[in-house]
Order: sequence, then C-alpha cells, then structure tokens
Amino acid sequence: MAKNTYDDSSIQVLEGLEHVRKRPGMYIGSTDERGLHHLVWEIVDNSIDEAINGYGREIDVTINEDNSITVLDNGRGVPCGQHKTGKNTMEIIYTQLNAGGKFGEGGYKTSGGLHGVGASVVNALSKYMIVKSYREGKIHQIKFENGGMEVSKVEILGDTKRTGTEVTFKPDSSIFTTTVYNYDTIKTRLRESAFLIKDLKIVLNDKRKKKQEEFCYHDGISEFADFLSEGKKPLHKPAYFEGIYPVTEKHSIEVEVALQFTETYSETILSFVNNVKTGDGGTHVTGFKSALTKAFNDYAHKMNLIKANVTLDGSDLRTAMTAVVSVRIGEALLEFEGQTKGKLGTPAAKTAVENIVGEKLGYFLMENKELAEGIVAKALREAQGREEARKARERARMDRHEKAERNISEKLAPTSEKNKEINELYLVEGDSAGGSAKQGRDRKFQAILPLRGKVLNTEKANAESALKNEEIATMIYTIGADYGVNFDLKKCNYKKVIIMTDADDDGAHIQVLLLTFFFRYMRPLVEDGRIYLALPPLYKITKRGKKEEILYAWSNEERDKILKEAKCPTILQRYKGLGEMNAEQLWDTTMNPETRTLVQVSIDDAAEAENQIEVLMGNDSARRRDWLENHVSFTLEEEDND
Ligand code: 28F
Repeated sequence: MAKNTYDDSSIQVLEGLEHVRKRPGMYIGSTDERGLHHLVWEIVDNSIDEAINGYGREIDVTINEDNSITVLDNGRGVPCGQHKTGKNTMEIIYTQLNAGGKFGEGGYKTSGGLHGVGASVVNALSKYMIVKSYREGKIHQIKFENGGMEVSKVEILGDTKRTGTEVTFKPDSSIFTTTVYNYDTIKTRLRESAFLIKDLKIVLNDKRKKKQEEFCYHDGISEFADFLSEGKKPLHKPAYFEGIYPVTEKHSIEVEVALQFTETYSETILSFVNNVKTGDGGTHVTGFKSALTKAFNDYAHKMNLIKANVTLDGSDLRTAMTAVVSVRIGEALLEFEGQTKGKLGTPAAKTAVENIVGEKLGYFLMENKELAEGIVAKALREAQGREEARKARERARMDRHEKAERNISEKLAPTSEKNKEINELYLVEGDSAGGSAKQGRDRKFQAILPLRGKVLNTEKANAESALKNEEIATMIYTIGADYGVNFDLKKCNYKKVIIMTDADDDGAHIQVLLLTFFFRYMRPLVEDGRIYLALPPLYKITKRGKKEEILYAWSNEERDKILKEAKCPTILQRYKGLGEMNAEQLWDTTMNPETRTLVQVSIDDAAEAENQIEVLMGNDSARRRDWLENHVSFTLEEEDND
C-alpha cells in the first residue's frame, strides 16, 4: 500500500526529486542516450568509491532483459539504521538530493562527471528502484516507484553472510528519449574503471544477449597503456611512475602515469581525475607534457645527442606515444575549467605531475638509453622533416613568385602610366598576336599579356589544372589583386581585362577557361563588369576602286552588306586568326576604343561557362563556339571613352 500521508520533511524530499524530474538536464546533462548511461555511471561510481576506500573488490553490472540495470558490490553495504531525523538512512540516501555525498574530507569521491549528483537523482528518473543492503548479517530492502515514491518501508528479507549493496533501477521511459542500453558504451567505461583501479574486478553481464565479460588488471594503467598501444607496435613494456605530492600539510595529490612509445606515429594521452575521464585534459596533462619535454631535453643534452642551443619539441617527442595520466585529488583542491568538468583546473596538479614524472622519467631514460636515443632521433627527424617541408613550401612560394615576376618581365608589356581607373589589360592568345598587340596598342593605358594558348589547351581533359598553370599565375600577379578568398577588387590594376583570342576553336577554349577562372577565383572582377571579350573582325574586304579602301566585317550580314554596296571589284579575306592582322589593323579593328567592339561579360555568362566547362572543354568545338555565340551576352561596350 503506497504511503499517502506526507509529513513536512517528505514534502521537502518530494520537491527535491520532483525538481529533478522537471529539469533532468540540469542533473544528468541530457535525457538522450548519454543521460541514460549517466544513471549507470552514478550507481557504479558509488560502488567504485566504496572499493577505492578499501571495501569490496568486485562490482557486478547486469543489463536485465527489460533494460533495467542491476549493480552489486561487496562493500560494507549502504547504512540502513535509524537516521537522526527518525527516518531510515537508506531512505534518506535515495530520496534526498546530494545526501549521497558519501565521504567528507579526505576520501576521493568519484566526481562522477557531473560531480556525483548521487543515487537519489537516478531514483527520481526511474520507473522503479530496489535497493538491498547486505549488512550486519541481514538483507535490508527498500523499494521506490515513479521517481522515488517510497512503496515500502525498509524490510528485512532474511539473513546473509555477505556484505555489500545492490541497486536495481529501470529508467523512466517518459523522461528518456531512449531506454535501450548500449553494451559497448557500458563495457568501455567499466573496462576503463578496471584499468584505473588495480585488482578491482568488474563483471558485465548482458542478459539480453546472454553475454558476459569481466575486467581485472593487476598492473592497472600499465595494462591500460598496453591496451591503448594495441596494433601500434610498442617499443617497450610501459613505463610506470607513481607518487604522492603534498600540496599542503592537509592535502596531497596522488599521481599515476603509464607511458609507452610505439613505432606507429600516433599520440594518445588519456587523462583521469578520481577515476573519471577528463576528455579535455587540463593541468595534470600540461604537467605531464612539460615534464616529458624537459626530461628528454636534459637527457639529450647530457648525452650530447643535441647541441646546447638545440631543443627538442614536445610534440615531436610525443609523436609516437601512448600515455595514461591518472591523478586523485580531494574535493578541497578539486577545480575544473568550464562547465563540463572535462578539463581539470587544479593548478597544483600541474606541479604534482611535473615533479613526479620529471624525477622518475629521468631515471627511466638513463636506464633505457637505446630507447631514449631512438626517441630523440625520431624527434629530430620529425623536426627536420617539418623544417624541410617548410623550406620547400617557402621555395615553391618564392619560385611561383619569382616565376610570375620573371614571366611578367618577359611577357608583360606594361602601361606607361599607372591609372587603375582607365588602364586596360589585354590577355592575348599566342605570341605572334601578342607581338602585334604590343606594337599596335596605346601604351599609355593598354598593357598586353600574351598567353601561350597551346599550354592552356593541352589541359583539355582537366580544366582545373589548366586554371592553375604558370600562365594563370602570371596573370594573377599582373592583375595584382590576388585571387580566391584573398581577392581584393580595390587592388586591381585595371579597369578592363580584355580577352583577345582568335575566332577559332583554340580561341574559344581559352575564352571558356579564362571566364571560368575569373568566375571561380576573381568573381568580383566579373560582377563589377570588368571582363570583356575583344571582337576581332571575321572579314577584311578590300575595295579596289579609284583608290584602295579596306573595310572590316564582324558578321556575315555585315560582309554581305559591304559586298552588295561596293561599286567596284572587291577582295574578300576571312580572318583565320589575329596573327593575320598587322599591328595597325589590330589597333584599328580591335583595340582602338574609338572603333573597336568589346563584349562585356556578365556574371551569368561566366557562371554558365564555369558549370559547362567540362562539356565545353570537350572536343565538340562547334558546340563550344555555338555556346559562346549564344551565351556571352553581346552587349557591345558603350563608347564610354569621352
Ligand atoms: C550498487 C551501488 O551504492 N554502494 C555503496 C556504501 C557504503 C557506505 C555508504 C554506500 C552517507 C553519507 C556515508 C557503509 N558503512 N553501490 C553502492 N556502499 N554508502 S553506497 O555510506 C553512505 C553514508 O556518508 C558506508 C560505513 N560507511 C559508509
């Protein structure tokens, strides 16, 4: 019969647990799978604390068929006598928040991740909880339901010779998003705890899968290091250092470190405080790292493996190393960084680990010279490799820079005046046309950069590499506004960048490549309408009247019109390429702002080129030319040169 009369203390109790059910996230972080497993850690941590304090050497964890959990230890048994409030201590421990703070000063309560919210929170979030205390020759049991409502007074089930505590609980499915336990999650955590506490035997039994495993390690974290180095070809059996560092006359910090170097290049450092993992490290890890670096440098200098002015870099020394750093700190000194308790903040922990590791690692290296020298040599190789890679990168950067500069001085015909507001850069296909353009141009404001068209086109299959070739690097340098994320329109040296190519297949290739390049790496240049296509004439018509007259046509229609209107014999020439025009003709037809025709490229054209480039770079030249004629909007440049 559920007790339904509440005296004032039970009201207070109810409010406590009621608040946990209302705001579970405040107590266990979340109500997803992570929070579900926190319930297990809370109860198991109580057994672990009992074991750490010397009571009980075995913990049995069972995942029952219905996903309820049973944890049994062989400690002293949770007290079940009369509490000063007149209630049974058992009832108090499982229904009062933080009543479970088992040990006052001195003991190392597992700071269960969230600082030991205690078993009462688990009770509050469980459909039911049954607690048995094997103590004083009797089995004392209390039951709770629906978040900690007591359904029975503490009753004596019978006699027993053993001692210990057993807690069974079933998480409340109305609170947790999932109530299915994950075997591996529980296994990993229990195995970790077994590694951290020598000779503690932990048994995991999954009734759902009829699977049972047990963990017990006589050599504790040395075996942990070996386990973590599995498959990494360890070079030696783990080095083990331990000590107690006095912080004040009342408080000290226990330090345990296991260290193992491997062939495989991977750095693994796991760290713990009071047997709970500190995933973000903290002062104990900092102390470990600085002690390791110092010990190796002292050794290397003492053994003349490195010159006095050379120091080994800590990360190079740790490049192929497994380490487990475990410290135990009493509540008084315990502090964390940030909210998650994942990073230890206790300053004394750095000193404690530094002292203990520093002293003992020094001896270890002297006693293992061959290993020590090997690690020093590896660290030096690492440092050298990094230095060489840096130099290579620097050389490559300089090369690109020098090459671009050299190319520019060789290739670019610069303007005679610097004026970003009117200067134009002609990107000309081929050296011959480039030559004519250099001759024909107005050097005050027109610069010429010939692009070796062939090079760009040999990258037919892979536009990407074509866009990265040396010609492009030269162009980037000439435009002077960098490219990609670093592109800065304000630094652009030219008001117009004009692509001048033959009106043939190769010309079309280059136009598409350059449009794509500008779209991908200098988009603001396109958006600002600075990219143009030069339109060389398709035909030259020589009228042989009284005096010879030369006209040009940019389309078949224009050609026909000129021929029709000619009152004299005419000679028609189809231009195959820019190279067929001399400098003066090139100037007159394609470069003179008074008479030339430029096509301003819109961002859509460039975008279209970019997403068509793989197609357009194929061999279907008709398709390419067609695409250009239909896509690059022939908005003829307004004669803006007043
Ligand atoms: C399955 C989970 O919870 N084991 C526990 C003990 C033993 C004592 C204890 C626990 C309240 C405030 C002290 C016994 N005898 N396993 C467990 N084993 N709690 S929980 O005491 C809780 C008291 O401080 C215990 C003498 N001292 C302590």
